[in-house]
Amino acid sequence: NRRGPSFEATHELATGPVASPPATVDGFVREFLDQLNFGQGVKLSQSTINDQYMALARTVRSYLMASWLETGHRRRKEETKVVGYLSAEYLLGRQLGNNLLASDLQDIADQAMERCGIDMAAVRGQEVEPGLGNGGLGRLAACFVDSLATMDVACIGYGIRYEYGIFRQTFVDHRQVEEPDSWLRLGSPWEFPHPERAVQVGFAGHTETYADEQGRERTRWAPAWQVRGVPYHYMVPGFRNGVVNTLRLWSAEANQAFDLQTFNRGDYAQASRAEIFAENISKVLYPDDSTPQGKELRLQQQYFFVACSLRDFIENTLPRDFDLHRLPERIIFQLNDTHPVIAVPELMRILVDEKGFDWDEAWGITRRCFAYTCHTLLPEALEVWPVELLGRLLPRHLEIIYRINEEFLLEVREAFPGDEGRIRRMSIIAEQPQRAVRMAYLATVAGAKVNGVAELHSQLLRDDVLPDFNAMWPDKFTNVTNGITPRRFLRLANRKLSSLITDTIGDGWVTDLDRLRELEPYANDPEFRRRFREVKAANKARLGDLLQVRDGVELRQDHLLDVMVKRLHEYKRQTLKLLHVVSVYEGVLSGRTPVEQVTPRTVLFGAKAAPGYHMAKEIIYLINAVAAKVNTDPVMDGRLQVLFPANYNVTLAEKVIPAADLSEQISLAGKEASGTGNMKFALNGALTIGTLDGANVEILDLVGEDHFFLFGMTEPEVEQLLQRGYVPSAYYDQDPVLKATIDLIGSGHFTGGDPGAVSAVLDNLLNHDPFMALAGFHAYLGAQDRVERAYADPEGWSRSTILNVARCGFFSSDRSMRDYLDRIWAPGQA
Ligand code: B1N
Repeated sequence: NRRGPSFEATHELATGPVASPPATVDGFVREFLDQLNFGQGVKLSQSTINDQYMALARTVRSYLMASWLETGHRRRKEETKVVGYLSAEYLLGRQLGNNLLASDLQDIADQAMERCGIDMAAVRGQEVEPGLGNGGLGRLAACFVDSLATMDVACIGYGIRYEYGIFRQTFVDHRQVEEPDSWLRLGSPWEFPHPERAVQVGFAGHTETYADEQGRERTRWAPAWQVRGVPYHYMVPGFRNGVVNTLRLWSAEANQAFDLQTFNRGDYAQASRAEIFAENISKVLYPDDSTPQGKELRLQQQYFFVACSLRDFIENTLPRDFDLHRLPERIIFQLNDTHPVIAVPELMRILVDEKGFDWDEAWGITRRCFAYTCHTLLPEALEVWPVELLGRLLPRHLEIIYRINEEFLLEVREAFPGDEGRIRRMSIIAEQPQRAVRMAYLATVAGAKVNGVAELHSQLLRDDVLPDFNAMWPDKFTNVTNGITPRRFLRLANRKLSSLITDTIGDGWVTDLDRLRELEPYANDPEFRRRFREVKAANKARLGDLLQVRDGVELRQDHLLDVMVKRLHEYKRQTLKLLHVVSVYEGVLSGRTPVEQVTPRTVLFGAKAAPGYHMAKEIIYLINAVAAKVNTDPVMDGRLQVLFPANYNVTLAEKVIPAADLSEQISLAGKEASGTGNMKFALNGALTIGTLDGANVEILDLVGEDHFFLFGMTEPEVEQLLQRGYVPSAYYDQDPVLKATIDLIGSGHFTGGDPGAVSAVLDNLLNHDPFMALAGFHAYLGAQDRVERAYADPEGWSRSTILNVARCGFFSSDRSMRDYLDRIWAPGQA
């Protein structure tokens, strides 16, 4: 009785529609005290901050509940096509503020808390953000589900409820130390466990053939072991539109908690082994950004959540007796990178083995149920699963992949007769260095559409990563440029700028970001520019207060705030930023630059390194070492400060981005698929210093080159340099400033006289420099000079920042979602 239609009917007959408590301060206080007393079981006078947070969260939840039930009810009636967003990561950020904003309860809640004598800021600070993602890819998923709810598009977000999200970063002796992120330790008020809707997921074992009643040969899979997937539901509220969609995250549990016989014998560890084994599957997020590790547990995670999600949609979400021939009318599964691609053979297995479909019939259906988004160009980031591993863990899926490949290669042969080289190149199965399944190829073969995440990236995807597939199916390929939700990243994170905008052009921009264009004329209005600067100053003061408490550091309010926040990766070139910092310092130290000529500047880094990424960790060490020296050397007279607050996450981003003056987007052209931080900064009135990479290209196009500090090679120029032979040491030999900069680092000046402590980074730069930081150095310094000249003219700078805000409406994730609808999910229907 899973769907319980009769129960639902009875319930509605008995009580009518579910009603929210009255949206008044009185109503809110009453609901809050109810939640505190009857939910938490404490009186107000006895309550802890955590009690108050839990009760407040549950109060907000209860206001959203009627909309959630109503949306679910409506969706079941509508029988519309659903977007099943399949993503191994959702980097949600804190929920309380977002849900207060969506339900328009911010002011009422503030007043209600005041009336109860509760410190609202402290209560907000109590929430540990669900960091169920690494970086851009996970945050993008969170922005997309926000936009779909705001646009009232039917969407179920499917993913994994990691017990531990992205690690908490601390620094010890300048080095990164990772600590587990126990975000659930005090309980999460936002999740709704549904153990009664648990599904079984099998692993390993063998396959066997048998004859069915009609004498047809069929295959079945006999898994060796099973785990239970328990869904946890989270609300995804639209912005003040009465819509609440669902995010459904799966948690792995053992079918049998422990073996009682073994337990009774006293072997407690052995008795719990099965439980520990099963629960490991959703225990922790893999902390790799852009470079997956190819570990068995990761494949288990991927299959686990995808199997749960398909089962959930087919058996529990579609109406009973739904004719699966019509499945593509009701679902499009969007594959967020290759992480969920094992869903393709899983759907084939369900249709063929379980539902008895012919292979061809099943394949025709499957090819219309999936679309694939690629998020990278780095070859090492393209997931490949060894056949040995995949066959051991998912024997039936490997058989299915082989057959998909066989038939696909027949198609290729037909289209390109005699071209055996092409056939080898396009095979889903790689032969070297070991037999392995290329998940991106499988996704491209199965997907109705394949998209990149910015114009340049989509073009390079066609030309360089999947050129043979593009030749075969040019219409499959499309672009959807990434976006960010203006609710969280402008309205919520930057309340002051939001108020200024709303005072000027009304509040329609929150759900129609193109309306920011109406701000353009105000760039010429001195009074508006003054107010805009006031907002920036207030945001900088707010960040200063936070960093004082959080990290015990002082943020100089009179400095240009120059920010580089993103995962630590060589291709993003944090070292190039660091070389700039050291060159400024070296200039003063050597007497080349009088210190009065240094533009007062604070460089703020935020970055986590994957725990196994040695070079990235060395770079973190070097940044911290440089910071310690530069910040305290009296020669700089405090004009250059380097801050590196640990544990950059969504919560910190919401404070840092609105305060920034300068946004560093300096990856080597052709490496950053899109970037989304770049969009957040521009929308919050920072100017960008950046390369022609990812979505920077589109930002530049929109804001104009007078309002963007462009430097560096284009992607074809990078290719040419590589062809010619790139010799990083030649730049060192020929550029005296670069030489002095590197020599200062190499002298051990920042590392207590120990040059060995920085040799890994320097050797790599001088002898390999795969991302051409040394080649970029001169142009980068030139661009920084332009920054300083521009910053010296506050009116001109303000004008540019306002035009950035006015011209970046395109980067709303609402627009991204419209593009997915038009180009991928419902072409011809929208
Ligand atoms: O996805 C973002 C882009 O804006 C970034 O440019 C891109 O680097 C990022 C394996 C990834 N690509 N690939 C990943 C993450 C985790 C993992 O285990 C790969 N992340 C990106 C959104 O499109």
